[in-house]
Amino acid sequence: MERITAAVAALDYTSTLRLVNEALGRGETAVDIVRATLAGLQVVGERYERQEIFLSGLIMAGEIFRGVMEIVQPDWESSLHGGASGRVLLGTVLGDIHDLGKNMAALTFRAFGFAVEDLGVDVPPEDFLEAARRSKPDIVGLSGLLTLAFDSMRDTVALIRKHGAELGGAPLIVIGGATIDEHVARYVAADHWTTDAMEGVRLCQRLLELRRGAAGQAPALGPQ
Ligand code: B12
Repeated sequence: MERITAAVAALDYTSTLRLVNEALGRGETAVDIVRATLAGLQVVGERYERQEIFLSGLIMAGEIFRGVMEIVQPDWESSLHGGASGRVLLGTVLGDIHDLGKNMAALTFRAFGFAVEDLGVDVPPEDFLEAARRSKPDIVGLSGLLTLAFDSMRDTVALIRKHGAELGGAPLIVIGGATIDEHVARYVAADHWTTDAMEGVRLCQRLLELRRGAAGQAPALGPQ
């Protein structure tokens, strides 16, 4: 796993895919392989900040992640189990085009039995609202990695909340992305936040069960 992280960090496409294939062959899980890949992407991001690599490096990192997902996707999906289902409206917020995390969140929600409407990237708050009026989602999932995306998230949350009554009850609003933390979640006024698709989707399942069930105390803000 450490070698996968190191190969991603070094932007070595060929070695990463070879190591991932070897790891799967050894019986390692898709979840652990994805975690090791994400750790490598974290290093890539830090190298970019230190200007050791440039935009082309970020593009390469994205391609590496795509390549890894192509290999592990069947295992990722089969390791998940459908449970409480619901409707999810998902998108990357205005100003942000990072979509790998959003796509993984969509894949994971679907594998858990949720119906997902994916609005794509760079989605303005008004488009989220229009789609929410149409589909009356149980959950609105906002993805974003750029600092400037936090304002878009905040605007989207405020707009959805303002029109909650028209949406058949206020949907739960969950935000996700590598740069999200508790402070961002509070700034955005989201119900919950996550940096891990699997954890985020499980949390949504639990929250919907609580909401549908009788009384229950809502879990605390953030990953469980
Ligand atoms: C790959 C990458 C790119 C690729 C993206 C390719 C693509 N199709 O998405 C490209 C080259 C396009 C790119 C562009 C840019 N990038 Co970029 N990029 C990255 C990098 C290296 C990895 C991001 C990634 O895809 N990770 C893999 C995914 C799977 O992880 P994830 O998004 O966190 O998603 C996981 C969870 O968070 C969760 N999740 C995500 N969303 C949601 C939503 C819900 C509802 C749920 C439940 C879960 C969930 O599920 C996923 C799996 O667990 C990061 C570094 C980092 N540390 O993340 C920088 C990074 C995000 N980029 C950065 C920057 C600066 C840029 C650019 C501005 C560069 C430039 N000068 O043009 C542009 C922005 C363009 C724009 N307007 O959006 C900065 C952002 C800094 C900041 N705080 O603002 C980062 C942090 C790098 C850095 N350290 O400086 N980038």
